[in-house]
Amino acid sequence: MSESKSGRDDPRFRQIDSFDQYLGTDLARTHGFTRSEQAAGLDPALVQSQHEQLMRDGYIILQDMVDADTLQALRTEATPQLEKMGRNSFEGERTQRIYAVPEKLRSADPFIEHPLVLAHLDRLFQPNYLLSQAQVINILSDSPAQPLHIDDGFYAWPRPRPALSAATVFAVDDFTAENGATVAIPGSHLWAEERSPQPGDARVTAVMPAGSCILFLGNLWHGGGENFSGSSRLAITAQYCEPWLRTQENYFLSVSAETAAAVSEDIRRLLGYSIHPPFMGMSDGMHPKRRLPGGDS
Ligand SMILES: O=C(O)CCC(=O)C(=O)O
Repeated sequence: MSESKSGRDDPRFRQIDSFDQYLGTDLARTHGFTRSEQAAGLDPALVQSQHEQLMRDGYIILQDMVDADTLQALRTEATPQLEKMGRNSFEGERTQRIYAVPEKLRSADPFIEHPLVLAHLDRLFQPNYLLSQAQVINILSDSPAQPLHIDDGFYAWPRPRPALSAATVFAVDDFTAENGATVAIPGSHLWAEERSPQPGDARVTAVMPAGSCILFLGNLWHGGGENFSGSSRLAITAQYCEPWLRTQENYFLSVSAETAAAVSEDIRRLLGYSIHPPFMGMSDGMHPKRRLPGGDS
């Protein structure tokens, strides 16, 4: 009877001899690790120098990240879905947000899986890092500044500590000092738990042309700026976290299995269809990709 057989009789049986090996081994048999090939193709010296700046200041501004057609595609798809105003002063009383972005906006993919962003995330986090949330943010004129905050403060690990998440904010409109460009406090990613922003702290305003992005660490103090320009400020933001943390948006509910099966491998992995070794993220003992339509469960 098959019950009496040993697992060792299966040629794919894996022998684990130490706890370190258990922690570090990708035990998935049907679907192994995937990594962004596009990110791997970038100039390592350029990425390294930007990485050093990111670790020093807590943020970097990257220009010419996406072209005009990519910006227009996002604007066209997002605009009809920009309806409600924020429900609290953090979301912004005169700020519109779109959640569940990977389900609702295919035009957001080039921002979420931008190769240079992934190349930086590859340096910051363990493989199989996750998309914690993504939003389109439209700050309307006469919107007060968003309260300064850090993005990874809800993880119960006191600062100073390494960043547990990182974020991009892409300018879809030009970001100006008047229309609500993101504001950040350089170096504040190194602050201890007790320290919070004071009026005298030097701040930087991410004034940048459309198509640029500010990439910052999850422990950097920042926020959307005040908009007193007479026009709105459209942006798309994505936050990413270590693969062993809970994400802010529950993408297994927000993104249908059909969509998860259809997106790129990079987006699918970011949505949680991956395994953090040895088997975090499994479903019914299997790689989660096997549960998707067309998967070989
Ligand atoms: O809109 C921005 O510039 C920043 C938004 C932000 O930090 C947030 O909503 O958490």
